[in-house]
Amino acid sequence: MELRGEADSGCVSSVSYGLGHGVHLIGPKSPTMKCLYYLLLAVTLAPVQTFAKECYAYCSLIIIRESGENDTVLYSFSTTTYSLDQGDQAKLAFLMNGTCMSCRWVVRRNGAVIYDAITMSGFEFDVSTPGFYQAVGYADNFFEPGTFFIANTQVPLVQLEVKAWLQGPYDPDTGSMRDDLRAAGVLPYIHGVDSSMLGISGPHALVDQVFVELRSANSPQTQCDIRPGLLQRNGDIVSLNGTSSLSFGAPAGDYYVVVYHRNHLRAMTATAISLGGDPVTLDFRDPLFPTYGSEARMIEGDAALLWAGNTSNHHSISYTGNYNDRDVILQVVGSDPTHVVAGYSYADVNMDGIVKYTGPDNDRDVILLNLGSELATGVREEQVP
Ligand SMILES: [Ca+2]
Ligand SMILES: [Ca+2]
Repeated sequence: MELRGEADSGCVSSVSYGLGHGVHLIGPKSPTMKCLYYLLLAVTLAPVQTFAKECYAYCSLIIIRESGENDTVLYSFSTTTYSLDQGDQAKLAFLMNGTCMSCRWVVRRNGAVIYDAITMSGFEFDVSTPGFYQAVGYADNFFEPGTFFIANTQVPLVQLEVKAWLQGPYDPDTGSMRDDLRAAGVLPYIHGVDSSMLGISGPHALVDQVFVELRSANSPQTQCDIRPGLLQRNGDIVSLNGTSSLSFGAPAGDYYVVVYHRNHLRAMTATAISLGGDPVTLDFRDPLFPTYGSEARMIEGDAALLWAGNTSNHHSISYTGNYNDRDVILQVVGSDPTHVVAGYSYADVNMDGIVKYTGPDNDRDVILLNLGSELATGVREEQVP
């Protein structure tokens, strides 16, 4: 299967992307969704309809193999990555049962909404085009998004070594990041990653999965390629084999570079960087390393950290209002705010493997801290176009 490249979107050249070996679906999460009630706002003068039905909706990723051996992946915390072979397709399936009346589903690719509809029955949606995907179900409130990633498999031509700190697990006393998720055994399975890597401790221990994007020099909002990477305690981002630099399927040229983590704000280089076959090192940990926008990172001493607290996976950190990051924590802990939940979650702001709303080491305070003097009503916007 051939997909046309990014010629009209500002990337360096017109290329064809083959969906072949090495295409990855990284679909970490999207727990079973429970629709309690949903308010359907009609566009005309019709009154608001209220559905208050106990029902269940599921989000699945289906990989349709050309070989005939299809995979169905119910989103779960234990599955993060799937590979497509030549000719394979990927689909998101939305399944509803029980007494569901309706749910609203929104699918984004590279941040742009490509599907937004209210459905009363299940449907399938093609997601074979390379890019970041996010699928969110809405009922009486939004749910934790399911995200996954499809790369192109053009021959890699650009090499990059990227280093970054995440505020959540960063420990200023040691000058490195904690690897609590690895130590607790809750990191999701990542296809292509040897399980022995999870046994590595010390500075090269695995903190979490991240992504690195190349953006067009002419149009920095245009994504040219994305690659998954593994973030180590010392800030190194390495490829899924654990050692080498990241390889991108883009021709040599100038690119903006974005580093991305699921519940931190992304950061981008201030300018387009000349990249090619010899690895270029970009150190986002360094406060003097220039980034796009203002206050793109939190500066703590001699360390620059990606801002923590983006539990809702929208492009800002907020404590109140639509898509705020506090509600996601409350959703995970449930009706009792003193309840704690262990595991791998967007809501785990400090990445210690526990979702906690109150008390010592809770995940809420970091959100407030990062809003600074504006406190609860402030919004910290991501500095990536
Ligand atoms: Ca957010
Ligand atoms: Ca936590």
